[in-house]
Amino acid sequence: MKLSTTIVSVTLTTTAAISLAGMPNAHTWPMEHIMVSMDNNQLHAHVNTNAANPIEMLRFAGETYDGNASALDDQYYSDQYGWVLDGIVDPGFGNSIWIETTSQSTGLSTYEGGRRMMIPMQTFDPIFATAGSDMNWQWNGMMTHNWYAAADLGDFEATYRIYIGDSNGDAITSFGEATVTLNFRSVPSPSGLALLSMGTFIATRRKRA
Ligand SMILES: [Cu+2]
Repeated sequence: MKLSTTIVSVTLTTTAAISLAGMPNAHTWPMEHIMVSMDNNQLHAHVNTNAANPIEMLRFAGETYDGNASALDDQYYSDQYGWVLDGIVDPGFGNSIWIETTSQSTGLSTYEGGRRMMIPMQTFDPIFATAGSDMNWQWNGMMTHNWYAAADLGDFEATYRIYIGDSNGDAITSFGEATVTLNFRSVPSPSGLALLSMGTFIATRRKRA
């Protein structure tokens, strides 16, 4: 009984620590990096997920978020995917890496994120054609975890073209492009109360083990 009580209190503490007031939840999920590399002016992109192993998006009923982050209110969402450079990528002076959505499921929205430890500094601006925004997005090459969201349960995917472009986003054709597809599944999420009882359940199992 003592062990059980201890584990439940640890679960509660962890749950409290992952939420910043007024900000979406992020640290409950491990990072899933989309690795972008370049060799001989050819870009490559790799991710470990696929349609059978998608990133899950969760909804936290009753939560509301501050400022632009309110776009995630009442939506299933995740910031698990992060764009990360793998090795040295030199786009040339004045150029940068651009990422452009070439196809995506209806109902999938994206909002600009950043480093996971700095959520209050993120813009949450709509990107990748969300809310009439541009199809392409200029990536500064720093690890960036954008926010993906959907209003409904289901499977979603988004395919991107990754290219080197000038400051206007026009492609520099001497560089080879890469493509990558990201897969998502919105799933029913536990409420705070359900999280607590899940902790209790785990504790009970451990106690019996
Ligand atoms: Cu990351």
